[in-house]
Amino acid sequence: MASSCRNRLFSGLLFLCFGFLGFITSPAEAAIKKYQFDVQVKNVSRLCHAKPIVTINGRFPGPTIYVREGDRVLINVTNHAQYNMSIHWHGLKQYRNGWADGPAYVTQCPIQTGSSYTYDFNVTGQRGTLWWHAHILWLRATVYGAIVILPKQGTPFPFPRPYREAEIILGEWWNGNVEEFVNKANNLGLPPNSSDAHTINGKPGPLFPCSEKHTFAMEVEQGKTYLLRIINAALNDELFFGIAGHNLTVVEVDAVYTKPFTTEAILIAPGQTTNAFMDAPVAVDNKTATGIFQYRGIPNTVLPSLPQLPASNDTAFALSYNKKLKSLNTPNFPANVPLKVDRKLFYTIGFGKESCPTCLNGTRFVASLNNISFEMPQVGLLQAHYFNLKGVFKTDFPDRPQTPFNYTGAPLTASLGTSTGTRLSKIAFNSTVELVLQDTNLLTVESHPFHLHGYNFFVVGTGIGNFDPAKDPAKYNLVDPVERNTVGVPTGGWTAIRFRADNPGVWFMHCHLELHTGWGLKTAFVVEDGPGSDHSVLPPPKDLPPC
Ligand SMILES: *[C@@H]1O[C@H](CO)[C@@H](O)[C@H](O)[C@H]1NC(C)=O
Ligand SMILES: *[C@@H]1O[C@H](CO)[C@@H](O)[C@H](O)[C@H]1NC(C)=O
Ligand SMILES: *[C@@H]1O[C@H](CO)[C@@H](O)[C@H](O)[C@H]1NC(C)=O
Ligand SMILES: *[C@@H]1O[C@H](CO)[C@@H](O)[C@H](O)[C@H]1NC(C)=O
Ligand SMILES: *[C@@H]1O[C@H](CO)[C@@H](O)[C@H](O)[C@H]1NC(C)=O
Ligand SMILES: *[C@@H]1O[C@H](CO)[C@@H](O)[C@H](O)[C@H]1NC(C)=O
Ligand SMILES: *[C@@H]1O[C@H](CO)[C@@H](O)[C@H](O)[C@H]1NC(C)=O
Ligand SMILES: *[C@@H]1O[C@H](CO)[C@@H](O)[C@H](O)[C@H]1NC(C)=O
Ligand SMILES: *[C@@H]1O[C@H](CO)[C@@H](O)[C@H](O)[C@H]1NC(C)=O
Ligand SMILES: *[C@@H]1O[C@H](CO)[C@@H](O)[C@H](O)[C@H]1NC(C)=O
Ligand SMILES: *[C@@H]1O[C@H](CO)[C@@H](O)[C@H](O)[C@H]1NC(C)=O
Ligand SMILES: *[C@@H]1O[C@H](CO)[C@@H](O)[C@H](O)[C@H]1NC(C)=O
Ligand SMILES: [Cu+2]
Repeated sequence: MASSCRNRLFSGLLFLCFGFLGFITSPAEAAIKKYQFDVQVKNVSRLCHAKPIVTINGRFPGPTIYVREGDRVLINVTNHAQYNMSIHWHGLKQYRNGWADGPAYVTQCPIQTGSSYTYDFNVTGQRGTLWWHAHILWLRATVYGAIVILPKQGTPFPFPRPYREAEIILGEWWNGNVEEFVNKANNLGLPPNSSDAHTINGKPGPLFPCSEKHTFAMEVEQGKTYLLRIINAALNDELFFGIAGHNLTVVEVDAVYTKPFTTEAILIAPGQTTNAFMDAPVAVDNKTATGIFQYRGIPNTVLPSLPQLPASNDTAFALSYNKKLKSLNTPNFPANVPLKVDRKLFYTIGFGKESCPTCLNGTRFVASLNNISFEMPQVGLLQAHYFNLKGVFKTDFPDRPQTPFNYTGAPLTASLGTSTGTRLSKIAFNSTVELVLQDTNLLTVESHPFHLHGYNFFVVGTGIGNFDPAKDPAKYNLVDPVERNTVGVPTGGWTAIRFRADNPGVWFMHCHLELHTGWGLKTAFVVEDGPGSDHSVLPPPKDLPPC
């Protein structure tokens, strides 16, 4: 809702120019990879306007982190901008090491202007495409980049080796200052304006004015295979991605290999990544290909030499696409789905309005899980947990709604009051958790991409309407469900995920639409320490930013 009020297409021409040959050029052995990230404001010109944006090292999108599985990564973030900063390494599991996870006021206090903090982490048991982004305010609008994790030397890539590869980062662009209008909108109790363009690798493409110079282009050779590492860094929009004259073969999502399947378009929600081979063209010239992306909320438009994408409201396409996503599940890359569940959770996703005397209409939107709108604390939750600080959060988040109702029945506009609170759920170490996320028709139904920090999870089931605990579990896929870190809860439907809580710490879970997160659609899990000394949260680094 509210975010889906735009009516436009966006596109980018892909003239492919693949540079990096990751499979061949990276060093052989596990190593320490060091990066310097200078947070800097830089003037950038798009859509006929120049404006200062927050960047890393003056680059937009920011630098790609190239690592090999097993590497230790040290990223020194130095903040030269006027905003507080923190950076999240989206999808990296950060075993025992929430200190390097990044969400502001969850695992750390912000890196204040003039200060530095070195994110220090090991990349263990993961390979593929992930990404990084600012995790404070709406700064991820311009502060983001790719993470490419190469397989350990000697570990086979389970698909044909591509000739070349490229990163394709989808984003959103606003002409105005994002922080200013978000503040203004919050003060008025209105949703902020939607973005002015979508971008591919920071470039809006030729359908927008003054964009000739700002079209992402790549050049391809016929008969060669190309691997695209596609990332949805948009703030609020789920996207389709396709290339005219080509099919795509999906082989990985969220840095987990999948059973390959061929599709004319991929569906990708904010926070998700997809690796896909670009299949050979049917009969197009050998130099150019055209990519087009479409916002889910608008009808399809056919333009010459642009691919036809599913209609934006094509729920059937979305369901059938998600059904094709399955873990590779081979002896080398098994799907260790928890079969026995220790803890069953059922969270409803709802919208509401709360009184706001200073707002335009006297109310503002809130969003909630189990009728609780999350209130951000003033200090990091992980610090509060580790140092046992009292009064920062409670661990009484309910396992299920207090009052069950017909979740996706007629729209509910009565008794919309929700309570606010910093309420978390405590999870026993190494227990297995099943969480059903249920959309509701409180005000309206909508789809929500949910992201869990610190873990991957298996998506064992999904459906439209109300989850039926008597019938739906029988239909779960417990053999080869897709494993990922961000999953779409369908509009007016539900999604069931399972994971083993073997990573101690405080782990944020939230809708990856910035609009909804800002309205309170988030909570966190406190996963307790295990019995052994190597099953507890590591001590905090010395340079952890203070509040
Ligand atoms: C950046 O652009 C603004 C206009 O948006 C202009 O006032 C300012 O001088 C520019 N700064 C630099 C360093 O170019
Ligand atoms: C991080 O970068 C800042 C600015 O360059 C520097 O002063 C600081 O020493 C660096 N920290 C580490 C741990 O290298
Ligand atoms: C990373 O791995 C090294 C070597 O095993 C270990 O000494 C270090 O403590 C690990 N760091 C973190 C943050 O887990
Ligand atoms: C939001 O959009 C409206 C209508 O297009 C425009 O008048 C207004 O200036 C925009 N606000 C901001 C903060 O960009
Ligand atoms: C405020 O009221 C106007 C007019 O009744 C309505 O169009 C708008 O959607 C309302 N905004 C919110 C945030 O409720
Ligand atoms: C591309 O097409 C041009 C003319 O159509 C041809 O001369 C050239 O050899 C082709 N290149 C490749 C790599 O197929
Ligand atoms: C893409 O795949 C579909 C279904 O397999 C097929 O009908 C279509 O011709 C393919 N398109 C291209 C461009 O290869
Ligand atoms: C999608 O929207 C179009 C136009 O708004 C409508 O004609 C069509 O029936 C809708 N399709 C579905 C599957 O809801
Ligand atoms: C829930 O609401 C829908 C739509 O109003 C209705 O069709 C359905 O029967 C209701 N379910 C129950 C259990 O009341
Ligand atoms: C949410 O909680 C409020 C009290 O804070 C209550 O009035 C309302 O009925 C609850 N709504 C739902 C859907 O449980
Ligand atoms: C977690 O539980 C699984 C299954 O019982 C067991 O194989 C594993 O060793 C346990 N891990 C730890 C760290 O205790
Ligand atoms: C930056 O973060 C610090 C620590 O939480 C806080 O005290 C300060 O108010 C923040 N500054 C801004 C501009 O938000
Ligand atoms: Cu959402």
